[in-house]
Amino acid sequence: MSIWNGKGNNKFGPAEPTGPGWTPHFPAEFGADFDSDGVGDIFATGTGTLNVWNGKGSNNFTPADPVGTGWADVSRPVAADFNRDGIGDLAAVRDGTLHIWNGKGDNKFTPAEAVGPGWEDLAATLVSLGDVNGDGHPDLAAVDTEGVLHIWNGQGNNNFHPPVRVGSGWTGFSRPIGGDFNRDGIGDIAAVKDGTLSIWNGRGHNKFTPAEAVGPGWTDLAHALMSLGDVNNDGQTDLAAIDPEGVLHVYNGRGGNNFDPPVRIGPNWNEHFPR
Ligand SMILES: [Ca+2]
Ligand SMILES: [Ca+2]
Ligand SMILES: [Ca+2]
Ligand SMILES: [Ca+2]
Repeated sequence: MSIWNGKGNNKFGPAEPTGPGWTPHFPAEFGADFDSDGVGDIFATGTGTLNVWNGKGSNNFTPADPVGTGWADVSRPVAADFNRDGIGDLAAVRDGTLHIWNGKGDNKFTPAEAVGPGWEDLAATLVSLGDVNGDGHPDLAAVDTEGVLHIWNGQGNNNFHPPVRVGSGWTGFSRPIGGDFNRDGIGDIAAVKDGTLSIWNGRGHNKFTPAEAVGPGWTDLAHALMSLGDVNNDGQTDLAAIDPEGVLHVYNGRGGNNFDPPVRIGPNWNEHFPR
């Protein structure tokens, strides 16, 4: 069963538009779109303040919008549309409990809703994968202290099913990121180990292909590697990373697990993504 639109020329996305913010070229399951314009946004809490930089398309971003304080004791958030209203939401761990902040549009969020406890040891690897079991709801994953990757399939109302054990051997990888890097509508995983960026393409039903190596040279970029959604309006999932000098670079996806050479966006990002 698939609720996705057909592969290829129809791009990807849920078969039914799910809210006023839904636009056909941006899959809200991936990355972050907090102003519902269909362009991926950057967000960070490294200063203790949640800042959002709204994508304008063509790899350009607005200046930082300081959304709110109080994030110093919260793990680094991940984004997806967890309540399926078409607006990007945030999930993060505070005091060991997973919380969700639902987007209200215009970079505004509801107060935190507690999802459940027991996330202390998972916060550092929490990742938003998009939909990896084909039910249309965005899913979360994390690596436990034994190096085992687990998936929590979303139910679409800020709730999740019990975890599914995916596989072991994730010790030594960077914090994974999610996206649809081969544009088949199924969430994929990307992570760095020994400097090599690898992608595991989702096959549905929480299964993945073996790792495909994208390329070397990612050692100094892995700590803040992020999946932006689409920030140049071509419908492909784009990546970003911050180099040791604090410069943000965007890697535009080309599909097929390939990316364009990096585009230099600008300096002074280290305070937002501390190493
Ligand atoms: Ca946006
Ligand atoms: Ca939402
Ligand atoms: Ca799902
Ligand atoms: Ca995919």
